[in-house]
Parts: sequence; C-alpha cells; structure tokens
Amino acid sequence: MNNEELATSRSHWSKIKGAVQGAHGFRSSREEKKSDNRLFIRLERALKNFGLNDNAGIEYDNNPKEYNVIVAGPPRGGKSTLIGSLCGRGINATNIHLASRQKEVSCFVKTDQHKGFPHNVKFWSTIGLDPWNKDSVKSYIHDIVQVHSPIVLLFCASPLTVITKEHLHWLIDSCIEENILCALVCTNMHARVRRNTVSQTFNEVLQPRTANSYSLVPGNIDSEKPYASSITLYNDSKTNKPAVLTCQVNSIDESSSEGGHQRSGVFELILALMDLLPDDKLNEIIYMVLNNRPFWMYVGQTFSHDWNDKFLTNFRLWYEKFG
Ligand SMILES: Nc1nc2c(ncn2[C@@H]2O[C@H](COP(=O)(O)OP(=O)(O)OP(=O)(O)O)[C@@H](O)[C@H]2O)c(=O)[nH]1
Ligand SMILES: [Mg+2]
Repeated sequence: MNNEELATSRSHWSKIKGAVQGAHGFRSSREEKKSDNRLFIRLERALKNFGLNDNAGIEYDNNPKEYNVIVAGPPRGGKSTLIGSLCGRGINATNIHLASRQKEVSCFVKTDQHKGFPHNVKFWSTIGLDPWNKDSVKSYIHDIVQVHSPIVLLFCASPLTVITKEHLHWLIDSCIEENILCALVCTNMHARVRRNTVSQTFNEVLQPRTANSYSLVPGNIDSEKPYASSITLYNDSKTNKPAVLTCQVNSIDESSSEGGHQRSGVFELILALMDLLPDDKLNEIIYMVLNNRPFWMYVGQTFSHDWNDKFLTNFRLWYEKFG
C-alpha cells in the first residue's frame, strides 16, 4: 500500500469510526434521555438544585419569587379545598383585579420562605367573566398566561355540582392554544349523588377531540409510575406533549360515624404534574407543595428503593425541617 492509498484508507476508516461513534453517541444519548425522564431522577435533580443539600449552589435575587396557577370550576366545586390540600398550609384569600382587562378574580396566595427568601404561589380563580363566552374565556386565559406564566390550570368539579360543557370546551381549547397543561379534577370523589357524572362529562368533552384526532391523542403512562393507575392523560396530537389529564380526588380526610374516607388522589396528582411538566415548572411545583409534609413523606416512601441512602437521609432531614 503506497502512502496515498494508506492516507485514503485511513480517512475511510476514520469516517467509519466516526459514524460508529456517532451512532453509539446517538444511542446512548437516547438512552440517557429515556432514563432522564424517569420521575425519581428528575425529582432528585430538582431537589438537589433546590438546595436540599446545604452546599448546593442556588442563586437568588432580592425579589420574592412568584409562581402562578389558574383555578376554574363551578361554585362549590372543591377549588379551595383542593388548593389547601396541595399546599398544606399558608393560604390567604384576596380579591385582585387582573392585569389590563380588569376582570374580578379571587386570588389565593401561599406566602412562605425558603432559606430566608420569600416566595408567593398565587391561585387565580375567576368569580365570573362578563360576558362568559368563548372570546372572553380565551382572552382571560391569554391575559393570565402572558402576565403570569402559570404552571397549570386546575379545573375542579364535584359530583354535587353542575358543569357547563361548553365552558369546559372553551377552557380546554384556550389551554391547548396557550400551551398550558390542563388538569380536570373530579373532587369529593366518594360523594354518592350522581357519582360518575363528573368523570363522564370530562370524557364526553374530551372524546370528540380524540375521535377526530385533530387536537388530542390518548397518552400512555408507564405502568411503573406511582400515579399510573389514577391519571388519564391526553397529549396534543401536533406536539405530542401532555395537554390534558383527568383524575379523581378526595381532598380531605372525612370523619363520619361510618368511618368516612381518607384523603386520596392528591399526591398522585402532584406527582403526575411533576412528571409531565418541563423542568422549570417542576421547580415551581416544588414551591407550591413545599409545606405539604404528608406529601414529602409519601415521596420518601415511594422512592426509597430508587434513591440512595445518603440522598434519602438528606431528603428526610430537609422535609422534617421545612415541611
Ligand atoms: N369530602 C370531601 N368534601 C369536599 C371535597 N372537596 C370539597 N369538599 C367540600 O365541598 C364544599 C365546597 O368546597 P370548596 O372547596 O369550598 O369549593 P369551592 O369551589 O372553593 O367553592 P366556591 O369558592 O364557593 O366556589 C366544602 O364543604 C368542602 O368541605 C373533597 O374532596 N371531599
Ligand atoms: Mg372557594
């Protein structure tokens, strides 16, 4: 083999080698991405960034951090109770006029601090839109999204309330348009009156969208996920990102002479939101549930097989102190 042939064969070899390495790199980055999406890894990383270890570098500016959630649903639909159950404690209600269009909304604010730095989580709940039509719902959601970049929209209805399907249609459309995850929550799930109607209504509103496959496709949840059995997920057919989820919860421990029902479904809802939302919103949800000690205890139990002993010990110390 002369020098020229040698050089050609070398460059040929380096091309093949490059291609093999490239393919390998592609495969391993795909595998990494897959494992990256696993809930316990993402949550562990988010909690480390959050400053769960005292030596983790976190940057703060002097302004209080502010995070936002949109809440909707019929009167007595279980909105306030669910908010209380998500946050654990620290909620105050105020009436605030929203942004430019001056619609009256009630705003529940969770105020707290983390390592001496204050933060607020605001739950925006409209008392009424005037007029309540497709355009006003759209502009209401648009305004909140523009100004407050909310984490999620929670729509709450209990079996004791009546849902106006048309309103729900408009809300879901607006959320999809604004790229905000929409959680349809059937609260007070054990109430005996018209028990299945809420979930049925959710299905009826979502069904035409999946059947015509123009906006939503049923999303699969890995059966290993701790919330898999209690959440139904729909993805946006264009982006294939999570768009709408439905679930049932009992937001409070009921006590009655017959024993009552324990709180259920709320922790699964929080975990599902943490899993389905992108990293920045996962960090925001941590602020929302920061003082919900029962939730963090549940997380500790749920991930005790996945997290190493050192991290779990740190984690337990952390929620004992802050939760
Ligand atoms: N057992 C049980 N009761 C619930 C649940 N959610 C709400 N309730 C009860 O239902 C009633 C209405 O709940 P709220 O949370 O006040 O409903 P809301 O949507 O905030 O009501 P408005 O602010 O008046 O529109 C209250 O008596 C709650 O205690 C639940 O998950 N389980
Ligand atoms: Mg209320």
